Amino acid sequence: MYETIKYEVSGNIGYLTINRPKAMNALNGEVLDEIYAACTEIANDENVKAVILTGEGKAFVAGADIAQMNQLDAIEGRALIAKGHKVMNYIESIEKPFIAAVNGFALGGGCELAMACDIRIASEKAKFGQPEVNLGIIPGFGGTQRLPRLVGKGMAKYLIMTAEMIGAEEAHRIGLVEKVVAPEELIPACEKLAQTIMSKAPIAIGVAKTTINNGYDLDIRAASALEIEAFASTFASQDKTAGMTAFLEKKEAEFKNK
Ligand code: CO8
Repeated sequence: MYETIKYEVSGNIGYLTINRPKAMNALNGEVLDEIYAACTEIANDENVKAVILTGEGKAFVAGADIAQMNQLDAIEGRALIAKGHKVMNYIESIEKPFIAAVNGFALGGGCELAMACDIRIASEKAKFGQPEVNLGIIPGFGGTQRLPRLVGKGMAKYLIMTAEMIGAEEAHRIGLVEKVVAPEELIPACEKLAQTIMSKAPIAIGVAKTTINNGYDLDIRAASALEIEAFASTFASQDKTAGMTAFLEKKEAEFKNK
């Protein structure tokens, strides 16, 4: 049983909710361990085909736990950073779509957690920011790297150097989130998105995710080589035959994740 998160599976969707609402769902070592453990369940459970990651209460995640960080020396801080990176990288490596349902504050490590997910849907109430420089530190769960890759170097520097908090519409405008919806529509919109993705060939979805993630930082030739091998792996799947045959027979494809 988890103490700081909730994890349940319903209708092939894994619902992972950070659950420390009194501390605005701040990430301490225990929360990171539990997210990692839930991700291991997600990776190993064939029943889970998509994940919706959200926060309990008025925050998505308001960052790393400042009370905990304040107690740490440089070596302990480095260990916590490494743990955060391990979690973010794990989310990116799991061949299933992770949808961040950003319900409220996504600050510091919270913005970084959302960025490690594949697609971000924001409530109109969501707020984003990298306020670390207010605390005498810099983003440490991937923000200096994932934010520029999503919004460009200039905007990433603007957000990190000013610590400005931006609303959902601005986050959408700069490409930090893919869609903004009314608060009551947030989970239904994420579920609808998950259903759409889950109706496609699961192997293709997983391979598309990891090919994009693994190729993004390579030069175009190496990335193209990666795509050739990844493409070939989908061509070898039974679902490739199922999808193409169904199209030619003007039927709905039934994918078997094989
Ligand atoms: N850590 C610990 N506690 C927090 C955090 C946090 N990040 N955010 C909020 N809380 C706590 C508050 O201390 C408060 O506790 P209490 O009720 O006991 O006083 C409770 O949550 C409610 O918060 P507020 O009263 O402040 O609520 P408001 O609605 O007034 O404000 C905000 C909400 C705007 C979210 C505000 O709480 C805030 O600014 N929080 C801090 C945001 C922040 O600076 N985040 C970045 C943290 S640094 C980081 O994420 C770096 C990642 C790399 C980690 C490196 C590890 C070594």
